[in-house]
Amino acid sequence: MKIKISDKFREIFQQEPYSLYFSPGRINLIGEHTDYNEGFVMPAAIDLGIYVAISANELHVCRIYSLDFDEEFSINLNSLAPKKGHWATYIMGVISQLQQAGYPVKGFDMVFGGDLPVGAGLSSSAAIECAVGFSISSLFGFNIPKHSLMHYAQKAEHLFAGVQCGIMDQFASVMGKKDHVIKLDCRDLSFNYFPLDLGDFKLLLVDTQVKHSLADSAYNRRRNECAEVVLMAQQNQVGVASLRDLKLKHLNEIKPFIDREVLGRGVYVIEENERVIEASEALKEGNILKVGKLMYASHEGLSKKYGVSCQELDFLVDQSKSLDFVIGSRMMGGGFGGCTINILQKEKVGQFKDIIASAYLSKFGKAPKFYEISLGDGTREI
Ligand code: GAF
Repeated sequence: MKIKISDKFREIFQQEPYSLYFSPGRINLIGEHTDYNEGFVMPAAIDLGIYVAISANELHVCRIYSLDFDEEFSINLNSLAPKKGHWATYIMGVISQLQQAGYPVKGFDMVFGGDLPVGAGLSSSAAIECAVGFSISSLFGFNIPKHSLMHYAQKAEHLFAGVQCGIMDQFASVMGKKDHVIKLDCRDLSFNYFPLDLGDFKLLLVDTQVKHSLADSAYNRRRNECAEVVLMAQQNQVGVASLRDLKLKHLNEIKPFIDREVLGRGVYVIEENERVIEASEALKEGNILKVGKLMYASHEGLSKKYGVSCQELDFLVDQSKSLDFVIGSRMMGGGFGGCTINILQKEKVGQFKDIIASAYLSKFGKAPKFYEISLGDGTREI
Protein backbone atom coordinates (compact mmCIF):
# COMPACT_ATOMS: atom_id res chain seq x y z
CA MET A 1 0.00 0.00 0.00
CA LYS A 2 2.87 2.35 0.88
CA ILE A 3 4.36 1.87 -2.59
CA LYS A 4 1.00 2.24 -4.31
CA ILE A 5 0.35 5.54 -2.54
CA SER A 6 3.71 7.07 -3.42
CA ASP A 7 3.55 5.83 -7.03
CA LYS A 8 0.13 7.40 -7.44
CA PHE A 9 1.36 10.61 -5.86
CA ARG A 10 4.24 10.84 -8.38
CA GLU A 11 1.92 10.03 -11.27
CA ILE A 12 -0.68 12.68 -10.39
CA PHE A 13 1.41 15.48 -8.96
CA GLN A 14 4.65 14.90 -10.87
CA GLN A 15 6.83 15.24 -7.78
CA GLU A 16 8.03 13.22 -4.78
CA PRO A 17 5.80 13.32 -1.70
CA TYR A 18 7.25 15.24 1.25
CA SER A 19 6.57 12.16 3.39
CA LEU A 20 4.20 9.26 4.07
CA TYR A 21 2.06 8.63 7.14
CA PHE A 22 -0.14 5.88 8.53
CA SER A 23 -2.99 5.87 10.99
CA PRO A 24 -4.61 2.59 12.04
CA GLY A 25 -8.16 1.38 12.48
CA ARG A 26 -9.14 -0.13 15.82
CA ILE A 27 -10.82 -3.03 17.49
CA ASN A 28 -12.47 -2.84 20.90
CA LEU A 29 -12.19 -5.79 23.25
CA ILE A 30 -14.89 -4.52 25.58
CA GLY A 31 -16.50 -1.24 26.70
CA GLU A 32 -18.98 -0.21 24.02
CA HIS A 33 -20.93 3.07 24.06
CA THR A 34 -19.26 3.94 27.33
CA ASP A 35 -16.79 6.51 25.96
CA TYR A 36 -19.26 9.38 25.58
CA ASN A 37 -20.55 8.58 29.07
CA GLU A 38 -17.10 9.30 30.53
CA GLY A 39 -16.66 5.60 31.17
CA PHE A 40 -14.06 2.92 30.41
CA VAL A 41 -13.12 1.27 27.13
CA MET A 42 -10.53 -1.27 26.04
CA PRO A 43 -9.63 -0.71 22.39
CA ALA A 44 -6.47 -1.44 20.42
CA ALA A 45 -5.04 -0.15 17.16
CA ILE A 46 -4.69 -2.77 14.43
CA ASP A 47 -2.27 -3.35 11.60
CA LEU A 48 -4.75 -2.14 8.97
CA GLY A 49 -5.41 1.54 8.37
CA ILE A 50 -5.08 4.59 6.19
CA TYR A 51 -1.92 5.66 4.34
CA VAL A 52 -1.28 9.25 3.30
CA ALA A 53 1.30 10.85 0.99
CA ILE A 54 1.49 14.63 1.16
CA SER A 55 3.41 17.66 -0.13
CA ALA A 56 2.90 21.40 0.04
CA ASN A 57 1.83 23.25 -3.12
CA GLU A 58 1.93 26.96 -3.86
CA LEU A 59 -1.84 27.22 -4.22
CA HIS A 60 -4.55 28.08 -1.69
CA VAL A 61 -6.17 24.81 -2.59
CA CYS A 62 -5.77 21.23 -1.36
CA ARG A 63 -5.83 18.69 -4.13
CA ILE A 64 -6.76 15.31 -2.69
CA TYR A 65 -6.87 11.99 -4.48
CA SER A 66 -8.59 8.97 -2.96
CA LEU A 67 -7.04 5.76 -4.20
CA ASP A 68 -9.93 3.64 -2.99
CA PHE A 69 -12.60 5.75 -4.67
CA ASP A 70 -10.37 6.62 -7.66
CA GLU A 71 -11.53 10.19 -7.35
CA GLU A 72 -9.89 13.61 -7.04
CA PHE A 73 -11.38 16.40 -4.96
CA SER A 74 -10.26 20.03 -4.56
CA ILE A 75 -10.68 21.81 -1.28
CA ASN A 76 -10.64 25.60 -1.16
CA LEU A 77 -9.15 26.59 2.18
CA ASN A 78 -11.45 29.62 2.38
CA SER A 79 -14.69 27.71 2.04
CA LEU A 80 -14.79 24.53 4.05
CA ALA A 81 -18.24 23.03 4.44
CA PRO A 82 -19.49 19.54 5.31
CA LYS A 83 -20.23 17.30 2.35
CA LYS A 84 -22.11 14.52 4.10
CA GLY A 85 -21.60 11.03 2.77
CA HIS A 86 -18.48 12.02 0.82
CA TRP A 87 -14.99 10.96 1.92
CA ALA A 88 -13.69 14.54 1.61
CA THR A 89 -15.90 15.66 4.49
CA TYR A 90 -13.53 14.03 7.02
CA ILE A 91 -10.55 15.83 5.54
CA MET A 92 -12.31 19.18 5.40
CA GLY A 93 -13.50 18.65 8.96
CA VAL A 94 -9.96 18.22 10.22
CA ILE A 95 -8.60 21.19 8.25
CA SER A 96 -11.42 23.33 9.60
CA GLN A 97 -10.56 22.32 13.18
CA LEU A 98 -6.89 23.12 12.66
CA GLN A 99 -7.77 26.52 11.22
CA GLN A 100 -10.04 27.27 14.14
CA ALA A 101 -7.26 26.36 16.54
CA GLY A 102 -5.08 28.95 14.79
CA TYR A 103 -2.87 26.69 12.66
CA PRO A 104 -2.14 28.38 9.29
CA VAL A 105 -2.88 25.45 6.97
CA LYS A 106 -1.65 26.18 3.43
CA GLY A 107 -2.31 24.42 0.13
CA PHE A 108 -1.16 20.80 -0.19
CA ASP A 109 -1.43 17.80 -2.45
CA MET A 110 -2.39 14.46 -0.99
CA VAL A 111 -2.99 10.87 -2.04
CA PHE A 112 -4.56 8.55 0.48
CA GLY A 113 -5.85 5.00 0.58
CA GLY A 114 -6.15 2.10 2.94
CA ASP A 115 -6.40 -1.59 3.56
CA LEU A 116 -9.11 -1.12 6.17
CA PRO A 117 -12.58 -2.32 5.22
CA VAL A 118 -14.95 0.66 5.18
CA GLY A 119 -18.25 0.38 7.05
CA ALA A 120 -17.07 -2.66 9.00
CA GLY A 121 -16.94 -0.84 12.33
CA LEU A 122 -13.13 -0.68 12.37
CA SER A 123 -13.11 3.10 12.45
CA SER A 124 -11.88 3.98 9.02
CA SER A 125 -13.19 7.52 9.55
CA ALA A 126 -11.08 8.07 12.68
CA ALA A 127 -8.09 6.62 10.82
CA ILE A 128 -8.55 9.12 7.97
CA GLU A 129 -9.01 12.04 10.34
CA CYS A 130 -5.95 11.18 12.42
CA ALA A 131 -3.76 10.43 9.39
CA VAL A 132 -4.74 13.72 7.76
CA GLY A 133 -4.30 15.79 10.93
CA PHE A 134 -0.92 14.23 11.69
CA SER A 135 0.39 14.59 8.13
CA ILE A 136 -0.62 18.27 7.92
CA SER A 137 0.93 18.90 11.32
CA SER A 138 4.24 17.36 10.20
CA LEU A 139 4.23 18.95 6.76
CA PHE A 140 3.85 22.50 8.10
CA GLY A 141 5.84 21.92 11.27
CA PHE A 142 2.89 22.55 13.61
CA ASN A 143 3.94 19.80 16.05
CA ILE A 144 0.39 19.40 17.27
CA PRO A 145 0.34 17.37 20.52
CA LYS A 146 -1.26 13.94 20.21
CA HIS A 147 -4.08 14.74 22.60
CA SER A 148 -5.07 17.85 20.66
CA LEU A 149 -4.87 15.95 17.41
CA MET A 150 -7.34 13.31 18.58
CA HIS A 151 -9.74 16.00 19.79
CA TYR A 152 -9.62 17.85 16.45
CA ALA A 153 -10.34 14.54 14.74
CA GLN A 154 -13.29 13.87 17.06
CA LYS A 155 -14.68 17.38 16.49
CA ALA A 156 -14.38 16.87 12.73
CA GLU A 157 -16.57 13.79 13.11
CA HIS A 158 -19.13 15.76 15.15
CA LEU A 159 -19.32 18.82 12.93
CA PHE A 160 -18.60 17.51 9.43
CA ALA A 161 -19.79 13.89 9.54
CA GLY A 162 -22.64 14.57 11.96
CA VAL A 163 -21.85 11.72 14.37
CA GLN A 164 -21.59 12.75 18.02
CA CYS A 165 -18.94 10.12 18.70
CA GLY A 166 -16.88 9.68 21.85
CA ILE A 167 -13.08 9.76 21.93
CA MET A 168 -12.34 6.02 21.83
CA ASP A 169 -11.66 5.59 18.10
CA GLN A 170 -9.41 8.61 17.68
CA PHE A 171 -7.58 7.81 20.91
CA ALA A 172 -6.90 4.23 19.83
CA SER A 173 -5.79 5.29 16.36
CA VAL A 174 -3.31 7.85 17.68
CA MET A 175 -2.10 6.03 20.81
CA GLY A 176 -2.14 2.36 19.76
CA LYS A 177 0.75 0.12 20.78
CA LYS A 178 1.80 -3.10 19.08
CA ASP A 179 0.41 -6.25 20.80
CA HIS A 180 -1.37 -4.20 23.49
CA VAL A 181 -4.91 -3.16 24.28
CA ILE A 182 -5.49 0.18 25.99
CA LYS A 183 -7.59 0.50 29.09
CA LEU A 184 -8.78 4.07 28.78
CA ASP A 185 -10.67 6.18 31.25
CA CYS A 186 -12.67 8.47 28.97
CA ARG A 187 -13.25 11.01 31.72
CA ASP A 188 -9.66 12.20 32.12
CA LEU A 189 -8.02 10.17 29.34
CA SER A 190 -5.72 8.38 31.79
CA PHE A 191 -4.78 5.00 30.36
CA ASN A 192 -2.73 1.81 30.72
CA TYR A 193 -1.45 -0.52 28.07
CA PHE A 194 -2.14 -4.23 28.64
CA PRO A 195 -0.20 -6.84 26.68
CA LEU A 196 -2.74 -9.04 24.95
CA ASP A 197 -1.33 -12.52 25.26
CA LEU A 198 -4.07 -14.94 24.33
CA GLY A 199 -1.98 -18.13 24.51
CA ASP A 200 -3.77 -20.88 22.60
CA PHE A 201 -6.54 -18.48 21.61
CA LYS A 202 -6.75 -15.72 19.06
CA LEU A 203 -8.91 -12.82 17.97
CA LEU A 204 -11.01 -13.10 14.86
CA LEU A 205 -13.42 -10.54 13.43
CA VAL A 206 -16.48 -11.58 11.49
CA ASP A 207 -17.90 -8.92 9.19
CA THR A 208 -21.67 -9.11 8.70
CA GLN A 209 -21.27 -7.16 5.45
CA VAL A 210 -24.18 -4.97 6.47
CA LYS A 211 -24.41 -1.42 7.73
CA HIS A 212 -27.99 -0.48 8.46
CA SER A 213 -28.92 3.03 7.39
CA LEU A 214 -30.24 4.07 10.80
CA ALA A 215 -26.79 3.66 12.38
CA ASP A 216 -25.75 7.34 12.63
CA SER A 217 -29.11 8.72 13.73
CA ALA A 218 -29.59 5.92 16.28
CA TYR A 219 -26.08 6.53 17.61
CA ASN A 220 -26.86 10.20 18.25
CA ARG A 221 -30.21 9.23 19.79
CA ARG A 222 -28.52 6.85 22.25
CA ARG A 223 -26.24 9.66 23.29
CA ASN A 224 -29.26 11.87 23.97
CA GLU A 225 -31.00 9.09 25.89
CA CYS A 226 -27.99 8.74 28.16
CA ALA A 227 -28.06 12.50 28.76
CA GLU A 228 -31.77 12.16 29.61
CA VAL A 229 -31.01 9.58 32.32
CA VAL A 230 -28.33 11.84 33.82
CA LEU A 231 -30.65 14.84 33.78
CA MET A 232 -33.37 12.87 35.53
CA ALA A 233 -30.90 11.72 38.20
CA GLN A 234 -29.73 15.30 38.70
CA GLN A 235 -33.33 16.46 39.10
CA ASN A 236 -33.69 13.74 41.69
CA GLN A 237 -30.87 15.37 43.65
CA VAL A 238 -28.25 12.80 42.82
CA GLY A 239 -24.99 14.72 42.36
CA VAL A 240 -23.69 13.30 39.09
CA ALA A 241 -21.96 14.69 36.01
CA SER A 242 -22.39 11.69 33.72
CA LEU A 243 -23.65 8.09 33.63
CA ARG A 244 -20.21 7.11 34.86
CA ASP A 245 -21.15 8.44 38.30
CA LEU A 246 -24.44 6.57 38.61
CA LYS A 247 -25.08 3.31 40.45
CA LEU A 248 -27.91 0.91 39.74
CA LYS A 249 -29.61 2.01 42.98
CA HIS A 250 -29.83 5.57 41.55
CA LEU A 251 -31.63 4.24 38.52
CA ASN A 252 -34.09 2.46 40.79
CA GLU A 253 -34.90 5.79 42.40
CA ILE A 254 -35.77 7.46 39.07
CA LYS A 255 -37.52 4.40 37.63
CA PRO A 256 -41.06 5.77 38.09
CA PHE A 257 -40.23 8.96 36.15
CA ILE A 258 -38.45 7.67 33.09
CA ASP A 259 -39.28 5.61 30.04
CA ARG A 260 -38.39 1.93 30.54
CA GLU A 261 -36.26 1.69 27.38
CA VAL A 262 -34.34 4.83 28.22
CA LEU A 263 -33.71 3.52 31.73
CA GLY A 264 -32.33 0.33 30.16
CA ARG A 265 -29.71 2.41 28.33
CA GLY A 266 -28.48 3.64 31.69
CA VAL A 267 -28.47 0.15 33.20
CA TYR A 268 -26.42 -1.13 30.29
CA VAL A 269 -23.77 1.63 30.56
CA ILE A 270 -23.33 1.12 34.31
CA GLU A 271 -22.96 -2.65 33.84
CA GLU A 272 -20.62 -2.28 30.86
CA ASN A 273 -18.29 0.00 32.81
CA GLU A 274 -18.09 -2.66 35.52
CA ARG A 275 -17.36 -5.30 32.88
CA VAL A 276 -14.39 -3.29 31.55
CA ILE A 277 -12.89 -3.08 35.03
CA GLU A 278 -13.46 -6.83 35.52
CA ALA A 279 -11.95 -7.58 32.12
CA SER A 280 -8.82 -5.59 32.92
CA GLU A 281 -8.44 -7.57 36.19
CA ALA A 282 -8.98 -10.82 34.30
CA LEU A 283 -6.35 -9.85 31.72
CA LYS A 284 -3.86 -9.13 34.50
CA GLU A 285 -4.50 -12.62 35.88
CA GLY A 286 -4.28 -14.16 32.41
CA ASN A 287 -7.87 -15.35 32.78
CA ILE A 288 -8.94 -15.28 29.13
CA LEU A 289 -12.01 -17.44 29.79
CA LYS A 290 -13.36 -14.71 32.07
CA VAL A 291 -12.73 -12.05 29.39
CA GLY A 292 -14.72 -14.19 26.97
CA LYS A 293 -17.66 -14.50 29.40
CA LEU A 294 -17.68 -10.73 29.85
CA MET A 295 -17.77 -10.29 26.08
CA TYR A 296 -20.87 -12.46 25.81
CA ALA A 297 -22.49 -10.46 28.60
CA SER A 298 -21.54 -7.23 26.86
CA HIS A 299 -23.28 -8.38 23.69
CA GLU A 300 -26.40 -9.36 25.61
CA GLY A 301 -26.56 -5.86 27.09
CA LEU A 302 -25.90 -4.13 23.77
CA SER A 303 -28.61 -6.15 22.10
CA LYS A 304 -31.32 -6.28 24.79
CA LYS A 305 -30.80 -3.12 26.84
CA TYR A 306 -28.93 -0.69 24.65
CA GLY A 307 -30.68 -1.64 21.39
CA VAL A 308 -27.76 -1.21 18.99
CA SER A 309 -27.39 -4.74 17.63
CA CYS A 310 -29.18 -6.22 14.61
CA GLN A 311 -30.30 -9.68 13.54
CA GLU A 312 -27.07 -10.37 11.63
CA LEU A 313 -24.86 -9.57 14.65
CA ASP A 314 -27.12 -11.48 17.05
CA PHE A 315 -27.07 -14.47 14.73
CA LEU A 316 -23.26 -14.53 14.61
CA VAL A 317 -22.96 -14.29 18.38
CA ASP A 318 -25.57 -17.04 18.89
CA GLN A 319 -23.75 -19.30 16.46
CA SER A 320 -20.48 -18.73 18.32
CA LYS A 321 -22.14 -19.63 21.61
CA SER A 322 -22.97 -23.06 20.26
CA LEU A 323 -19.29 -23.79 19.49
CA ASP A 324 -17.30 -24.90 22.53
CA PHE A 325 -13.99 -23.68 21.09
CA VAL A 326 -15.23 -20.08 21.02
CA ILE A 327 -14.88 -18.46 24.44
CA GLY A 328 -16.28 -15.00 23.73
CA SER A 329 -18.10 -13.07 21.04
CA ARG A 330 -19.84 -9.74 20.79
CA MET A 331 -20.75 -6.97 18.38
CA MET A 332 -18.09 -4.31 18.17
CA GLY A 333 -18.27 -0.55 17.63
CA GLY A 334 -21.36 1.59 17.11
CA GLY A 335 -23.54 -1.36 16.03
CA PHE A 336 -26.35 -1.93 13.50
CA GLY A 337 -23.93 -3.93 11.37
CA GLY A 338 -20.17 -4.14 11.06
CA CYS A 339 -18.19 -6.85 12.82
CA THR A 340 -18.32 -9.19 15.75
CA ILE A 341 -15.12 -9.71 17.70
CA ASN A 342 -14.44 -13.29 18.77
CA ILE A 343 -11.90 -15.12 20.89
CA LEU A 344 -11.46 -18.72 19.86
CA GLN A 345 -8.95 -21.56 19.90
CA LYS A 346 -6.20 -20.93 17.35
CA GLU A 347 -6.34 -24.43 15.92
CA LYS A 348 -10.08 -24.21 15.28
CA VAL A 349 -10.06 -21.06 13.15
CA GLY A 350 -10.53 -22.95 9.89
CA GLN A 351 -13.41 -24.99 11.30
CA PHE A 352 -15.00 -21.85 12.74
CA LYS A 353 -14.89 -20.06 9.39
CA ASP A 354 -16.48 -23.01 7.57
CA ILE A 355 -19.32 -23.40 10.08
CA ILE A 356 -20.08 -19.69 10.42
CA ALA A 357 -19.82 -18.95 6.70
CA SER A 358 -22.25 -21.67 5.72
CA ALA A 359 -24.74 -20.89 8.52
CA TYR A 360 -24.67 -17.16 7.69
CA LEU A 361 -25.00 -17.80 3.99
CA SER A 362 -28.05 -19.99 4.39
CA LYS A 363 -29.68 -17.53 6.79
CA PHE A 364 -28.94 -14.23 5.02
CA GLY A 365 -28.03 -15.24 1.46
CA LYS A 366 -24.59 -13.65 1.65
CA ALA A 367 -21.20 -14.67 2.94
CA PRO A 368 -19.58 -12.92 5.92
CA LYS A 369 -15.94 -11.86 5.77
CA PHE A 370 -13.27 -12.84 8.30
CA TYR A 371 -10.37 -10.68 9.42
CA GLU A 372 -7.41 -12.11 11.34
CA ILE A 373 -5.95 -8.90 12.67
CA SER A 374 -2.84 -8.13 14.75
CA LEU A 375 -2.52 -5.25 17.17
CA GLY A 376 -0.27 -2.46 15.93
CA ASP A 377 1.19 0.94 16.74
CA GLY A 378 -0.68 4.24 16.45
CA THR A 379 -0.44 7.16 13.99
CA ARG A 380 3.09 7.61 12.64
CA GLU A 381 5.39 8.57 9.80
CA ILE A 382 6.33 5.55 7.68
C1 GAF B 1 -18.32 4.43 17.47
C2 GAF B 1 -17.89 5.77 18.07
F1 GAF B 1 -17.16 6.49 17.16
C3 GAF B 1 -17.10 5.59 19.35
O1 GAF B 1 -16.84 6.84 19.94
C4 GAF B 1 -17.84 4.67 20.33
O2 GAF B 1 -18.89 5.35 20.97
C5 GAF B 1 -18.33 3.41 19.63
O3 GAF B 1 -19.05 3.69 18.45
C6 GAF B 1 -19.21 2.60 20.52
O4 GAF B 1 -18.50 2.14 21.61
O5 GAF B 1 -17.21 3.70 17.03
